[in-house]
Order: sequence, then structure tokens, then C-alpha cells
Amino acid sequence: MSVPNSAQSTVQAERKAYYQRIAGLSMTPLWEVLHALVPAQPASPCQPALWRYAEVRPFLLESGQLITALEAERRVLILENPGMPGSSCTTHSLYAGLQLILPGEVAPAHRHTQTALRFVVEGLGAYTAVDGERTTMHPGDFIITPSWTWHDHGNPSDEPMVWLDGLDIPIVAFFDAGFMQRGGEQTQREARPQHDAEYRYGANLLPYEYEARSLNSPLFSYPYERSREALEHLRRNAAWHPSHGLKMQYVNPATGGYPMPTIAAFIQLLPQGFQGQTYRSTDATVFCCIEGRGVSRIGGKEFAWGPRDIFVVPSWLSVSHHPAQDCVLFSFSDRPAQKSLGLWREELIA
Ligand code: 1HN
Repeated sequence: MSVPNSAQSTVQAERKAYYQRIAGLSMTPLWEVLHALVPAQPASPCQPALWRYAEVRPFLLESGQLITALEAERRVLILENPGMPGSSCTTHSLYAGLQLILPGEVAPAHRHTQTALRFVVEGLGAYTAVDGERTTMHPGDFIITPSWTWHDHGNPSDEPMVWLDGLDIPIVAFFDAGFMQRGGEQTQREARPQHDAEYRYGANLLPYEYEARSLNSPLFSYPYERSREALEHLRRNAAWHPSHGLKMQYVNPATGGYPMPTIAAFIQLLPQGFQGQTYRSTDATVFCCIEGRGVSRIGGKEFAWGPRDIFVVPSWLSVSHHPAQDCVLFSFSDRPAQKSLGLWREELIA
């Protein structure tokens, strides 16, 4: 049945006037927005994106001449998603940035309810201290800074040190649950010797009758040397996942679960010649290439990456990985948060 144009425009005008009247009571009609609010499938503003380390690095080092780590508190260039300018977000739920700390600098102690991870990209010998325990950082190390733990960084080495930060800032902002405190001292006093947590929780042992006291792993440093060695041993008899190759997840040794309640992290080996099957998952993921070169096809576009490059795969966009050589990729996402809400999905696409 066709409605005359004039009748249709009268209806439109009446509705518009009605919307304006109810706006005065802070009300708005659902039927105008229902399908945008509840889309048939995820419709994220997040776009696939790639940051080439060779392009980014000179700017990062230049920031070292503009501001000190102390002045900045954290000297970081945010990897802001091009689909969400001004948001300080890398995916809709996660923040990522590259942090620079120069020889002799300190990034002063503070704590916040936002959870953080570090993934070391360049340099050797800087430390991060988490609740009074220092750990020296090497390229490829994965380090966690759980919610509300005191943390500071320092670089006693003679090289610039760069790492990738990942934080759940947008998640905490969504809940309006962000708190932050600065420490009384710039550098925390050492409460325990270095590597204490690694021996206590990371040596296939736990203290006698240990019970997890928090949602976070008591182990906060996961050295690359050990993860890489595991991948190398496992490749000999790996049943390659059609999409992910040989993919492992970082673990909370006290629970077997993810190291933190909001962020999961993974490391995967993609052997030369592997042609990854296309998949999609609801957890938008930030990848950092550690070794090798390859191409990822994300939502139909090709992104060519190499060592230290960082790229983002948005939620529910199809992706496949195609290594040109043996490759190792680190990645992180909000998977534990989604799983605890019963939301996470992943599917292979034929
Ligand atoms: C933070 O505390 C660090 O501790 C890095 O290194 C990045 C971004 C926003 C808020 C706090 C760090 C951060 C941050």
C-alpha cells in the first residue's frame, strides 16, 4: 500500500514535533535507534590499523627531547584507532601505546584501578617495579601490572627502552570506576628481591596450600626466553590450528585462567608457508610482531608486518595470517571480560 507523499511528510513532521516535546522530559523514542543499539552483528567504529615501527620510532625518540619521563609521568605515544579519533582508544575496549624511557630516567610510582600489561619492544636493562618487586625487562617479555598495584619504571641501562603498554582504560571508563593515586616517593623501595615471584609462582610450584587471593596472576613477569623455547619445542609435534598456528595463552599459575580479569595475552608461532584459515572473533585484538614477516588480511584489506610492528584486528572482522617466514606474534584482547559476561564468540570462516 502506498502512502501519499504529503501524508507521509505530515506524519514525519508530527513525529519530529513529538520528539522535541518529549526531549524536554529527557525522553527519546527507541524505535528511531533500536537497530543501531542492537545490531544484527557487531558494528564497531574500530578500524583495522597498522603501525610500522620504523615509521613510529623516530617520532617516539623525538618525544624524548621534548619532555622528560618524570615531567610526562609516562612518556607514551597512544596508538589511537583511526576510526575513533580523539578517543585515546586502540580498540573500543582497550588502549595501547608505545612508552619510551631514556637512560637514567624514572617514571614515578603511582597506582590506578586500570589494569596494565607491558610487552617489551626494544632495549635491555630497564626495570619495572610492581608492588615493591623489580623485574628487569628484555625484548619479548610480557609483564603485568594488576589493578591498584603500585608501579614505577626506571632505566639504569645506557640504551633507550621502548615497550608496548596495553590497558583496559575504556572498560574502566565505561563503568566509571577509575581511581588513581601518586606515590609519596618516585621510586618504590624494594620489598622483595628480584625474581621472587618467578621462583615462588613460576617454577611449576606454588607455596604450600596456596590459595589465589586476587583475580590477578601472582606472577607478573613472563620472560620471552621461556615462552619462545616452549614454542620451539612444541612445533615438532604441534597439531597446527588452521587459523592460529601454534598459539598459547599466558596463564595465571594459581588458577589456570587468564593472568588478569580484563585482558588476555597470547603468543603464537606461524611457520613459514602456513596459510591461516580466515576466522573472526568478538574480541578485538592488538598484535605485535616479534619475529618474522608476513601479511594479515583483515576485513578484506592486506596489512604487511615485520618485527616490532603493531596491528589491530577489530571485533568480528574476518582475518587470516600469512607468514612469509617463521613468525612469532604476541597479542592481547579483552577476552576474559567478554567470557565472564558470556559474550565471547569465535568462528572459522570456510
Ligand atoms: C600508566 O600508568 C602507564 O605505568 C602507561 O607505564 C600508560 C596510560 C594511561 C594511564 C596510566 C605505566 C598509561 C598509564
